[in-house]
Amino acid sequence: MNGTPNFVEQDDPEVWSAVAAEQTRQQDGLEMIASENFTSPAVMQAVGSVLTNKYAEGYPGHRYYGGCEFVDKVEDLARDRLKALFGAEHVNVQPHSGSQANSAVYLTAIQPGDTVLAFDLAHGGHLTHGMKLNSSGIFYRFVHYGVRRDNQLLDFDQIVSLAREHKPKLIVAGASAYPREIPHGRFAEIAREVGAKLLVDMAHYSGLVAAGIHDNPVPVADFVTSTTHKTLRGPRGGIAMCRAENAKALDRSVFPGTQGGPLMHVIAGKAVAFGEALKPEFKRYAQDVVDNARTLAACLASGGVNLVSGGTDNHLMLVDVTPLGIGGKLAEEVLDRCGITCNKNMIPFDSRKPMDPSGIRLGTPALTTRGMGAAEMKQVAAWILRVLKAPSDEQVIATTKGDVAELADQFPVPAAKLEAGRFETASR
Ligand code: DSN
Repeated sequence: MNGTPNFVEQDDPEVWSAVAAEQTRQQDGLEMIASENFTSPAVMQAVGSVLTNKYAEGYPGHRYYGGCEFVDKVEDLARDRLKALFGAEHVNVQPHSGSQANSAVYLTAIQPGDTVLAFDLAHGGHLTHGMKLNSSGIFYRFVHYGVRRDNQLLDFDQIVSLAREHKPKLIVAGASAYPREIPHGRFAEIAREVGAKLLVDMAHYSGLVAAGIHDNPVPVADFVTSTTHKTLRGPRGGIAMCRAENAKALDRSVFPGTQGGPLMHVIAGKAVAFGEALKPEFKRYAQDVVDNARTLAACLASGGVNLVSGGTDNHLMLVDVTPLGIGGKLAEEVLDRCGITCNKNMIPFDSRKPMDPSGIRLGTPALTTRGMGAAEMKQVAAWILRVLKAPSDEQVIATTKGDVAELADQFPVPAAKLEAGRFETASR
């Protein structure tokens, strides 16, 4: 914190050297992993606060420990702000992650062995939507829908027919690698028709919903979960929301159902982030994220790669790099060497293997937080194409690494403000 020495550096140089190196990596590179972002200095300070010292099992006003009057205040602020952000009747801000939030909803809404209909991981879904090694896939019977082969959009004919055939108790909408807006209303209609409950996992795009750019699932879904650290730009964590009638059951499923003591320091960070997301500036930020993604996608598409579904409506795109004669593994590695961080990703109906798939996933939330806009997106797209077209050309890699560092230098990451404060104070 400003005005205080760096105790990690002072007391544990071994740990600090890794933290400092990561800080440099974040500043010097271009973070294009679609699920990552940079929190504000205020969120980081809240997460680094004394609240990490407090046990608070239970909920505000009903705790199993004394001394909870101040953490109660923090959790109430987080809950009230989250309700205001999405218009939810009931919210739970304690899930340690999006996965924990989903586990709690499963515990609330269904019984072991029940059938659930969810998006296929290989088409853009998530581990906790029934992957066979995940507890969701172990405890429940998942049936998966996918996208259409012709346009790579969600296949609603298949979704309706699987729902009618399998009569799931729960339908899950939401994705980790789907570049288009998800029509929650259509899922709600299908769920109603077959008597299923609806969970919308909006982990990736909750920031776009908070800003009013994507459709809000809260009015039509029984349960809505999210992470807090992606487009929502808060600390690493999860949230779950539901109608008032399910409030008690959901709270019981989070604690004591799936978790013990809440991470009160992270809940403080969530409260700060929700406060930030309620401000008009956040709407501008989220719109810039989407505009930047569109610009980046258009430039890449005109340069010889294929985009899954032809483009994007949100913060991410799936890029099939095989037209350039390479796979996703090499693409990720060579971009990483230039300081552009992304992840290899399966594309729908991929004929290649998960560890070396056909695609990469690129996102704009983190670059947008740094203040980059259309001009920078065009530049970054040109660099990505230049490198992917010459992945073994050391000269191209070295030049691009230099270009990336120069651009990154012009757009400081928010954490730089904390460091600047520390050094200024130390030198006085
Ligand atoms: N692992 C996250 C992602 O990168 O999309 C989802 O939880």
